Amino acid sequence: MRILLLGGTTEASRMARALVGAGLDAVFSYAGRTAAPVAQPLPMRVGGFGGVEGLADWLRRERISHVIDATHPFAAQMSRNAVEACALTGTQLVALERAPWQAGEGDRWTLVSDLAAAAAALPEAPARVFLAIGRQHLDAFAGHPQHRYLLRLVDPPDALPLPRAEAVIARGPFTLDEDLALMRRHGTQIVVAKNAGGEGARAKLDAARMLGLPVILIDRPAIPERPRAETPEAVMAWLGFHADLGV
Ligand code: 3Y8
Ligand code: NAP
Repeated sequence: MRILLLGGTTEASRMARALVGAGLDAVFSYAGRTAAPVAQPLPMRVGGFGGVEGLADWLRRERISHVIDATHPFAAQMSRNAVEACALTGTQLVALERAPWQAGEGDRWTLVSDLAAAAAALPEAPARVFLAIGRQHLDAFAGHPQHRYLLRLVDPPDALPLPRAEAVIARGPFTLDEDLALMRRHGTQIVVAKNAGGEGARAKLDAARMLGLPVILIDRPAIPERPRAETPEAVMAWLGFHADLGV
C-alpha cells in the first residue's frame, strides 16, 4: 500500500500523523500556495501535478494505491482532478472532509452561493469588513472600494486590490481570544468568510456571535461524489478495509 495525501488543512496534518503512527508508506502533497508551508512528518512534495493527466501519470509512476484527498472544501479543482485521475488509474480515493458549519443560537449568518454574491450582500454605506477569505479572490470585492477591509493573509501581499484595506499576516489555526481582540481592534462590523468547516478557521464566527455581528458565509463549491470520511480514524478504517481486500 502506498498513499498520496493531498494536504493543506488541519485535518491533513492530523491524517499525516495517523499514517506515520501506523507505519504506512505515504507522501504529503502541498500546492505550494504559501511561501513556507508547515513541515509534515511525511515525505513532502510541493506544486501542481499538471492537471488530471499529470496527476494520473504521477500516480502510475509513484505506484500509488490509495489517495486521501484532505484538501480544503474550497480546493474544488484539486478535488475534481483527484476524482478523474483516480478513475483513470483505478486508484482507491477517499476524501477527508469536514462538515460545513451550521448556524447556532445567536448566529446572524447570511448564506450566499459564491464570492460575487458575498460582495453583493455588503451594504452600500461604508462599513468595516473583516474579509477573511485569504488572498486569491480579493478581486471579487474590488467593485466595493468604499469599505474599510481587514484582510488576514498567510504571506505579505505584493499589492492590495482594495484601496482601504489593512492586512494582518497570520497562519491559523486561530483562537477565539485572538479573533475577538483582532475584530475589536479593527472595529469590525461585518465578517465575510468561507464555509470551510473544521476547527482551524471557526474562531472568527464564534467571535462574531459574541460581538453580535452579522456574518456573510460563502457556500462551498460543488465537488463530484466520492467516498468521504470526517475523521482520520474513519480514513484509517477505510484503508484497513481496502488493505484486507488486497486492493
Ligand atoms: C498552503 C499550509 C494546518 C493547516 C492550517 C484549516 C485551517 C489554518 C484557516 C481566516 C481564514 C483561508 C486560507 C485558512 C485557514 C487552516 C490551515 C487554514 C483560511 C495554510 C497552508 C496553505 C494555505 C493556503 C491558503 C489559501 C487561502 C486559505 C488563508 C501552510 C496555512 C482564508 C481559507 O496566500 C495565499 O495564496 C493563500 C491561499 C488557499 C485561501 C485563498 O483563497 O487565499 N489557505 N493555508 C497549502 C498548499 O500549498 O497546499 O502554509 O502551512 C493551511 C491552513 N489554512 O496544518 O494546521 O484547515 O482550514 N487558509 C478559508 O478557510 O477561508 C484563513 O483568516 O480566518
Ligand atoms: P484548487 O484551486 O482546488 O487547485 C488549483 C490547482 O492547484 C490544482 O489543480 C493543482 O494543480 C494545485 N493543487 C491544489 N492543491 C494541491 C495539493 N494539495 N497538492 C498539489 N497540487 C495542488 O486549490 P486551492 O483552493 O488554491 O488550494 C491550494 C491548497 O491550499 C490546497 O492544499 C488546499 O488544501 C489549501 N487550502 C485551500 C484553502 C482555500 O480556501 N481554497 C483553504 C485552506 C487551505 P495541478 O492541476 O497542476 O495539479
